[in-house]
Amino acid sequence: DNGQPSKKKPISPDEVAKHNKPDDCWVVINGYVYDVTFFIPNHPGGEDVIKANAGKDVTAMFMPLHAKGTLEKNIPEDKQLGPLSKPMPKKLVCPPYAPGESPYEIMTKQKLRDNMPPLGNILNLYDFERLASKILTNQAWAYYSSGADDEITYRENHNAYHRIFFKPHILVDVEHVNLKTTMLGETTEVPFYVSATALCKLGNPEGGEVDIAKGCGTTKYSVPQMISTLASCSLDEVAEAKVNDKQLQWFQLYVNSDRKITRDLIKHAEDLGLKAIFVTVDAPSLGNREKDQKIKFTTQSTGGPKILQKKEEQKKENNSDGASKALSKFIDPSLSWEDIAKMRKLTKLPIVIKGVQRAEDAVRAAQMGCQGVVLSNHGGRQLDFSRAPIEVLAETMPILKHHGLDKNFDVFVDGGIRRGTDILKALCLGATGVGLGRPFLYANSCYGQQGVAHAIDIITKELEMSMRLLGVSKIEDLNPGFLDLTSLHSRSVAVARDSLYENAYREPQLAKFLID
Ligand code: 173
Repeated sequence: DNGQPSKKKPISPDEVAKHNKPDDCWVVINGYVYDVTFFIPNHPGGEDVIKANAGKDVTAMFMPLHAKGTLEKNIPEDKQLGPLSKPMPKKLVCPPYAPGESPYEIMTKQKLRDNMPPLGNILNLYDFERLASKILTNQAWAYYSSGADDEITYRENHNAYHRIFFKPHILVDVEHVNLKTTMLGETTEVPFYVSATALCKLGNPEGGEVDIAKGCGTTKYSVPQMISTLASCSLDEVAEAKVNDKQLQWFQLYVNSDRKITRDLIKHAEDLGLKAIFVTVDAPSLGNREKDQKIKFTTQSTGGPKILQKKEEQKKENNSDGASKALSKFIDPSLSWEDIAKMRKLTKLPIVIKGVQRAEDAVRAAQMGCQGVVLSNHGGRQLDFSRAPIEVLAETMPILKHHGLDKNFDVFVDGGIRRGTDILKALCLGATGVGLGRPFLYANSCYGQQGVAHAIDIITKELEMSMRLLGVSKIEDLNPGFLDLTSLHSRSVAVARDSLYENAYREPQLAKFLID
């Protein structure tokens, strides 16, 4: 029961199957029948996917991509036709959307899922990543893991941390190490947070972002969670899933071309008790992620290799956008500093600009009354050859200080952080806190809430131990004096091979052609 009005008469599978044309299109979702004919031209994910599945049960395909309440919001009462009287015949039930997946792969992945290693065997964040690469659907893996173009920035984000070494103090009392700090005026128990990522249900179809919220609240220290505008659970669900009062949640905002929608979203985030708005400014259009695009070309969701399709069908499909491209159409590419100034007047919540890549822009955000910036290149998913955030951080802090803007202004970094030592380096350089995105996506995809909690435990313990070995017992004592930064800006300097990171990485592949 989805809470739809139950007074309507049950509808038979035979009746549903008759409405299988683009101009007369019914679908079944969670045992309820909807007439979606009118909605086809407005579907953010494109028309084709609905047309291709007219007259079918599309539950498995629909659920991972749509937040709760989507149907009620978009389908008027008179188009919510009634409950399905009995299950649809098998051939009219869509399998989960799994493009590029052979039956063999589906079977192998299921086997692995049924035999997951105990969580205790997962020693570091790379272990989650490697496991995720084996069990995620090809679509989810490609979407989560991909970076822009040649993925140079994706890798540089992490590699830049290799060019910084520590200068520890010795014989300091480090019996008790405290990770407590302040972010955007609120006390937090750790100096890191779960960064926003869209579509968590692609990897964890049942739990999605809700499992992240639960994981963040059930560890020794609560961890702040940034929730994406494109979360696959509703904001209400994720906010409700909080486990304790200390747990902070923030809202990541994509500004909509329709500003009323954006105003309403901000208001809604305020009402739900979220504590900050992070406005993403590095995605006026979505980056070129070829792993993600390639998935569409290998096979079709309905099965069968591409080569067997008719020419016209191939052409049509090549023109259609991938799920994330389609979902991003609402993002306003005309967004400018003036909009930020207006937004500053619109809400009392702290506003943080996410996606800053040079010191001048951090200065401008501070002068405009924003509470902080995230030095970020969107995990290497937007402009390839953007610099690593840790390098931008080293440049930015002295300039903010020079302008007297380094106090009461929070500088976060994200991208490439996999170890406690990575966090420590960013904190020494003056970051207020750091965000991790993919590692938590992978942990959540493999083990749900428990995976998220385990990832938090791993990174917390690594950070505590590294601080102890650096000879520091509290965050506020960290400073650039602990670092040897000689090589930071030398991008071609030889560093020791980082085999865990490199082995978890999946290289982009050239297209395969018939002659190969
Ligand atoms: O990085 C992303 O994939 C992202 O931010 C996004 C943006 C729009 C739609 C889907 C994902």
